[in-house]
Amino acid sequence: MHLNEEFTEGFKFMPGYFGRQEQKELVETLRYLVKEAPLFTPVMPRTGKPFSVRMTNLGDLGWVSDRNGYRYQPQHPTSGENWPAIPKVLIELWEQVGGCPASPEACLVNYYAPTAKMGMHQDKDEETFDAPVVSVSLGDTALFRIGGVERSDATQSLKLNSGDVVVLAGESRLCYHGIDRVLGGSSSLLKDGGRLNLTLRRVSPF
Ligand code: MD6
Ligand code: FE
Repeated sequence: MHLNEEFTEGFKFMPGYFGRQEQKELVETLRYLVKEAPLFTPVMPRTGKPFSVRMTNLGDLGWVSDRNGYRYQPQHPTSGENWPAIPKVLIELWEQVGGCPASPEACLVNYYAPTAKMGMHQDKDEETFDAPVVSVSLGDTALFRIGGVERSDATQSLKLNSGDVVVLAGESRLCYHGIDRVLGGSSSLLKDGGRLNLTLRRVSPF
């Protein structure tokens, strides 16, 4: 389906924002950073059910989920080390597409094996919604679903390919969204397959 351009104010879909060479360089950078801050498997609050994605973070703050809830914290949950810095290329992306005077504080890195998915959710653990959330997709194509600010609102689907950027800002900032599935084998970017999604966020009011 083609996403309605009048979908919701503040939603931006920028297919092919990063070219193949930039994607490769970003993956190399991420491989190095993920050695410093290894991917971990978060679990759902209360139930402890594991997520199907594995995650890590970059920046002053990182988003984590465990039995106690969802929150942002400065340290990796297993190593206790601070998260590595957000690479310059992602800070520049934020400046180019985010339209926000304040810098991003967190970059959540989600790794999807070809069987992983992400339920419909709102990104609302931040202390401010005045800043956008900016996402980058790398590797296998994903089927992304986005609705409105109410869970019951109608939804539309679009394919996120490697190099694509999505911005949720303005009225779209709190729209429900999720990943229905990953199309395994659709990209050769990641040598072991699967998909990386990076989401840049501002947590603190500015
Ligand atoms: C994903 N994306 O693409 C999941 N959140 O794997 C998100 O949850 C997301 O793409 C906020 C803004 C943009 C996004
Ligand atoms: Fe999200």
